[in-house]
Amino acid sequence: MFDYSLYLVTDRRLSLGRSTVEVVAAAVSGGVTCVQLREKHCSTREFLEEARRVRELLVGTGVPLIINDRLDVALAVAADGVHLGQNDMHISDARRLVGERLVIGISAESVADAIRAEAEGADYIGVSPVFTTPTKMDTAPPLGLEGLREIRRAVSLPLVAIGSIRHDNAAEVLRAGADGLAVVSAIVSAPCPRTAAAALRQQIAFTREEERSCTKKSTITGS
Ligand code: TZP
Ligand code: MG
Repeated sequence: MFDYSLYLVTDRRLSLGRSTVEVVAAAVSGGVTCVQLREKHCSTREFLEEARRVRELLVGTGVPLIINDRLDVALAVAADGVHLGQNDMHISDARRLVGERLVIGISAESVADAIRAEAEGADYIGVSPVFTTPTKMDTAPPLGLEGLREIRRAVSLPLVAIGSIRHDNAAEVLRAGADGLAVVSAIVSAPCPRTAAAALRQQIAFTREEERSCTKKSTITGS
């Protein structure tokens, strides 16, 4: 299973003129554990070329590459996974085409979506969006922390939360049940994507440690 702790989703339009490869390289050196290449405005050929560049960059790092929307692109560049939304290829079709060769992530916009994705064999769920975000205008209404908690109670797959997640709300999102934080602007639009990724990783480690010590304490005191 991949480490979804800090899941970077790219956006070339928000990268302040830097190339996606440059941003991904910096983010990986700062500690992102997973990269999703998300291209909404380029040709298939450009998408493939970009995906190959990112694939090359990630070889040997242990950081998996996940392709947004396009199973064909994921297969062509031997990516590790594909991420599908509620209007993309149906998971059963995707699974028939790739079997277990690729990880399949599904965006869930409701508890029902999450339950269905788990039943249909998704590998992880993107909880989308937790908070409103200017990065993606056509989202479902935000689920909030309560919606995330409800999804946590309903499914056991890894949950990756997305939507305006940054350093100052990372802890509460993790405490609400996310296994990973998916971020676009908090890293790609940061003056230094490496520092931004490192700060998020630190916050994740700190929150997990805090949760572990609280669980230990309550086991000892029985509270
Ligand atoms: N899917 C749901 S919200 C979102 C996507 C791709 C964008 C999240 O961007 P940001 O900048 O991290 O709020
Ligand atoms: Mg999609």
